[in-house]
Amino acid sequence: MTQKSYNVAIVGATGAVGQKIVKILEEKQFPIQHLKLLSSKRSAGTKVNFKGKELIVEEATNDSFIDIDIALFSAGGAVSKQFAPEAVKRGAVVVDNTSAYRMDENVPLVVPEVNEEDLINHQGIIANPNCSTIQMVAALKPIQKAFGLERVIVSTYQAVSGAGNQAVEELKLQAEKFLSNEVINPELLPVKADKKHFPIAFNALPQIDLFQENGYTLEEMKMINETRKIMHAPKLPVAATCVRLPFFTSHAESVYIEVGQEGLTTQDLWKVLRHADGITVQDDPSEQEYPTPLSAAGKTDVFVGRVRKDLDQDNGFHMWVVSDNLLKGAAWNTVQIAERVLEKGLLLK
Ligand code: NAP
Ligand code: 3JM
Repeated sequence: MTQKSYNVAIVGATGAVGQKIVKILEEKQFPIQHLKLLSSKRSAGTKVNFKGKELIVEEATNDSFIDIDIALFSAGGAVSKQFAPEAVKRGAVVVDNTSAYRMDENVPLVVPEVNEEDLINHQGIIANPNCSTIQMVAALKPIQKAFGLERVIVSTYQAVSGAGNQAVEELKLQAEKFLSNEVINPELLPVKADKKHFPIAFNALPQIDLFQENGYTLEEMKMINETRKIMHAPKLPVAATCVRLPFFTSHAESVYIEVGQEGLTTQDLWKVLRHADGITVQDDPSEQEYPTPLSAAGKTDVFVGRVRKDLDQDNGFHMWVVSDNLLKGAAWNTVQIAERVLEKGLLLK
């Protein structure tokens, strides 16, 4: 019997995330009948190779979604607000990679290893969480399930590719200029929309996205609110500090947790993490074994190392969580959601 195949659209196909989605759909042999690549007017006409054929990128319009079964959006919140409802109206299930709908109570926010059961309630739009949230909850869920979870405090070390292709170019240019003693003119980071811009090359910027009235940045508030929603733990104490660093790929996170039981050991945590889907434990201090942004880049798993018990708090543990921000953090989680939608028969038509 031949497998059924589907019409898929990618909105933002020329972007850092969109390009990875195209690649991963091909690698994972997603059952595609027709793939439509959409962007703004700027990139319309760009040629992209998919399964040995040349596809031409088109400008996204409402009619782009006629006959589409699944539309994967990664073109910013404004584009999702404009086109996602139009795509649903035309019968497509939308998997949205932006923050536009994540906290909407009618929109499931899903990391398949954590809460795939939430997909069943979708009303057309399914949200993909923020990259930093995804890798953290993937590591926290098996621990929560086994021992309970009472507190989370995270500091992130995030790659520039999380801010898009232009941010990658800005780091390359600044690094070259810095090493040849030329003047650097920061134009994009930490946030294009904010008043000031600072060098990212050979620097660390404790601001990702805009500041909120409570003194946290929006990226930090995304991690806090999304974690509570995905883990069905609306009152879980979560604090986050998000920092941009000058490397291209993978986010790393130092995560402190307090679990729901006393007397546990590092070995107890290793055991549940080793059995968890999508997690690879790389943790052997005697061999200097731990994940790094470079070692995780290009891989779909979430890597966990440096697990150790807090020296003062009996139910406290520290760990180091690393994953490719454009794969599990974005493109792979999106495609995994689309796979589950097909498996569970959750298309709109
Ligand atoms: P990027 O490299 O700057 O790419 C942006 C993409 O959006 C390009 O394909 C661009 O097309 C397209 N686009 C811009 N305006 C558009 C419009 N009016 N209509 C249709 N397409 C339009 O950014 P990125 O890093 O790929 O991120 C894209 C979005 O994905 C982000 O804004 C964010 O919302 C989301 N994201 C989510 C995660 C996550 O954690 N899950 C991570 C990163 C990004 P052109 O080539 O024509 O400009
Ligand atoms: C990651 O709307 C925009 O301009 C995109 C901002 C953005 C987001 C977001 O809010 O969707 C850039 C990078 C994200 C994200 O995943 O939350």
